[in-house]
Amino acid sequence: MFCFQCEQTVGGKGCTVSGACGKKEDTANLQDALTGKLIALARSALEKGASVVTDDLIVDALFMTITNVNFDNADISALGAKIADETAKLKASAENSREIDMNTIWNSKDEDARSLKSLLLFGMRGMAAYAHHAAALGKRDPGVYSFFYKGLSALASNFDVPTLLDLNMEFGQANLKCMEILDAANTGTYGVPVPTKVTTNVEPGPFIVVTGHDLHDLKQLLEQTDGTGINVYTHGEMLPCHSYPELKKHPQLKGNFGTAWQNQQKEFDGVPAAFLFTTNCLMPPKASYSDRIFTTSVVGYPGMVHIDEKNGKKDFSAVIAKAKALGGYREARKMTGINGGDVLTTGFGHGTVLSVADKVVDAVKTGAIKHFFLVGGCDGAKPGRNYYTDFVQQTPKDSVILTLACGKFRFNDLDLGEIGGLPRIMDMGQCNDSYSAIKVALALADAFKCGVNELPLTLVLSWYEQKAVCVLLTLLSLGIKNIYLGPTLPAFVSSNVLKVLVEKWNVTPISTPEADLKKILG
Ligand code: FS2
Ligand code: SF4
Repeated sequence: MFCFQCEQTVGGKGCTVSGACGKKEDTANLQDALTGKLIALARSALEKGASVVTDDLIVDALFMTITNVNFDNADISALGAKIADETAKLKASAENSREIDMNTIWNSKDEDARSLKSLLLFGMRGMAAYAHHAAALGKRDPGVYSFFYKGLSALASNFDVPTLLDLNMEFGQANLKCMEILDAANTGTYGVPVPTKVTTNVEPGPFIVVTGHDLHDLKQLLEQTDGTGINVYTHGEMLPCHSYPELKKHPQLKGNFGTAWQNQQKEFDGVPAAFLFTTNCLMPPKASYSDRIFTTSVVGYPGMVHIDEKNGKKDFSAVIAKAKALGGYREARKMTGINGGDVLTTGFGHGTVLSVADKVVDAVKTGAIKHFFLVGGCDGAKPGRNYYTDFVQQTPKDSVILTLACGKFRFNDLDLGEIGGLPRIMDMGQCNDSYSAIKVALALADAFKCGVNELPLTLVLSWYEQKAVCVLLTLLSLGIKNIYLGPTLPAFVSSNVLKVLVEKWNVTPISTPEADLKKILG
């Protein structure tokens, strides 16, 4: 096996014996075979014509191979067989229907082409997750799908480095569109997020914890638990769901359970509740709670119950029955975030922030707000991520911190006070809600009649898996410079590609909060 797509890859180089994520060698090899088949499908469809069927196969297969999504060989093989069937049906030329051996990319002597192809593939995996969520709510964009075909085909090409670099930038723009349609799908279906305080405490009685990123799954579960006496708690990236009017109106959506994904084996241990995984990040479950894990959609783990979709609907009665049987806690349980706080505030999407844009602009003009930081991205298990907590705590009182994705659990229970009636920490949502941050940055640049790079705004990002890759490529494609990136640099970025990232965009690896803050605030 060879896999180096995430931040916890062994030795910062690659997993070759088994994955640090728990992925076994045979699973990794099946995932590569799946990707090789997918390239054949993409090339065949480019020759013969794509369809909704090929679109969905591409999105599902890319999504399934994201870190911590699917560990089940049977699922991966079944999807591979469907893709091979569809490719055969297209009857494209022998060259285009040829399955690609991914080792030709991983073992390529051209380190820079390998790096840029990896960047593109991993970025597309991230975008596939967003396209999947948008499609679940009926939103599809032809440009997004056509990029998948083009990008996958490019993996089998001999394109030179400048061409591959351009393709990565074109991809960044496609992903911007994808995040835009997902934002429209989420806000159009569930309303514009409103600032909402969420408790970390758990009430007595049966409950279900929903994790992942899928709003449509949560909505269906809420409809099915209405009036049953079963409470529902979000976990990880589902926290922002509390701020959507059509989700928060269900009174059984009580609070948020636990912190970010890497703590699940500890936080789920022996808990008398059912856990529903709608997407990543799933870790190999411990015996003490493996009987209460449910997966859905492209998520899978051998031996866990999977909830399938039938005629566009999911029946969560098995999850509900499990929660009932386990019964929940007998008494209310006090729980807190990482720093001891028990209230998390979320719901500061572009709709809310831009509704008070005048206030924000005035605060900058009067000097009440001197700097904006976007401290966001994935969390992870490896050491070095305390940087983000320390960074936030050391930011000056006249600065605002926008945040998003699961990395925020390092500091989202801190009370850093307010500026001009706005909290200093504003949670914009999930990783895909980077779209909100981009909208706010563009609006501020407009208000101040300058470019985004001239704003008193610094992006301090943490990455772990492939959705962070697609968001980063979008930011670069927008010409956003001076991004601080950590906790370590991706193994798949070659030294020459890194040189380009530094020379062209001044991408800066994080150092210490003290030194970085000094540099940023000059
Ligand atoms: Fe966090 Fe995991 Fe959100 Fe990533 S819960 S690392 O999937 O996409 O971020
Ligand atoms: Fe290793 Fe990450 Fe790949 Fe898992 S997803 S095998 S940890 S590089």
